Amino acid sequence: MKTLRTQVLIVGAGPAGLLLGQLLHRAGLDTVIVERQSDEHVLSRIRAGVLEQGTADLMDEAGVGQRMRAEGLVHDGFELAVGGVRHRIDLRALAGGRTVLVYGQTEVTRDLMSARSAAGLITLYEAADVRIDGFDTSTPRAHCIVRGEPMEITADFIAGCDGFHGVCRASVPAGAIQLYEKVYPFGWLGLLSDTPPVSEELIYSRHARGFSLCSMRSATRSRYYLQVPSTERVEDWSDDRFWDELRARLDPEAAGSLVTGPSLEKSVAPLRSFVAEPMRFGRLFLAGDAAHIVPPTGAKGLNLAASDVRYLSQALIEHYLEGSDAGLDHYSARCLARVWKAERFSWWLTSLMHNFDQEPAFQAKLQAAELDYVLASDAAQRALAENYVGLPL
Ligand code: RFL
Ligand code: PHB
Repeated sequence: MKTLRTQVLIVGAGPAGLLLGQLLHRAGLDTVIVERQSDEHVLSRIRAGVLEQGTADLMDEAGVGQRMRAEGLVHDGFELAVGGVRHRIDLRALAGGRTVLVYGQTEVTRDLMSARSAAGLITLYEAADVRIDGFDTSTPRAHCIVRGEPMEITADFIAGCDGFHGVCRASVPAGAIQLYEKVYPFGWLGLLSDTPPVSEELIYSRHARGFSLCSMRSATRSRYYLQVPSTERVEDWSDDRFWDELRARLDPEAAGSLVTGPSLEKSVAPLRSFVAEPMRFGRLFLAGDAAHIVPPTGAKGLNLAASDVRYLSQALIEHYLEGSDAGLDHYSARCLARVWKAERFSWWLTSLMHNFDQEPAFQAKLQAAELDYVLASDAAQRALAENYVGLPL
């Protein structure tokens, strides 16, 4: 059996794990990352597209912000389309000059992977049967199999950055963890295409046929989503069917100017709200989707992963460089305070913009009243904008 020793063992090479590894490396700390998939597979997952300013700033602090600043698109606002009429939410004006950056999660991941390999740091891709134990002792460990060879990695700490279906949260005894979950009766069918975006800003549309979102990755690459029943199979959606359904849900101007083309990727994602408490178990710290999931409507998932990583990197750096465990002790409570606010916002925007056909008519009336209120009230729009650009850390 091959053995390795590191200060912080990171499970998962998604944005949370890679960003944590990079921030710790910049502070002189040693990390090993174990990742179940290959690097190409991680890069092929099309997910988030919107970075809060705090997330973009953290990429700068990690020394990997250069391409993001050159290629990312600053968005001053977005649109809500209701009943075929678009209403602009002016983020810059409503949220004290703050904006968001459109830069794909795949690009964030690519930039972090390049920095990690340029620094010669160890990432064990295609690690099979990852198991962790001993996190209630001073010598936590992981076992896995890499290219047929069994490995043992010992560490001072384990960072569980292995997403919703990962092994770290699942390794915690049931009595030590409390789970909160809400599953929505629908998912999002996403399509990526090399076509110019239908509009310069994102459009979130409420429509009797279901919610849709027009987003983008660049001036030549678009990302669109449709609300679909959670039982829907992507094989049942030809590109033509997708484009026809999207057009039917858009306002007349957007429908008229929509440019269609072959899909580069299509997938269905279920919508879920989920929080695990606490986020620390002895020497195991959960971060990102391993600890919490939000429905994508508020564009908060990746940004929450980044804010967890900010707190965790600071806490670990304090431990090693200043001999203080205060940050580690407060990690869970600090993260969860922010997580629950993002959970609330993501649930609220999801509830506002989607069709809930199975709900009683009373619910539909409340939703219509809330939409009316949001579209007419400066105060409501400020609250929306303040949450969308990201609450302060
Ligand atoms: P990830 O990205 O899931 O990475 C976890 C990594 O861990 C690996 N792994 C394991 N490794 C070793 N051993 C095991 N046993 C393992 N099990 C799993 C996995 O292979 C993977 O590489 O979690 P992380 O790093 O916490 O990052 C979270 C984000 O990916 C997620 O929150 C966002 O993508 C959510 N999200 C969005 N967030 C935003 O902030 N803005 C958005 O605009 C936005 N849009 C979205 C989204 C998520 C979506 N989907 C598909 C769920 C749009 C969609 C459609
Ligand atoms: C995306 O571009 O993938 C995206 C943008 C905004 C969201 C969710 C996803 O709210």
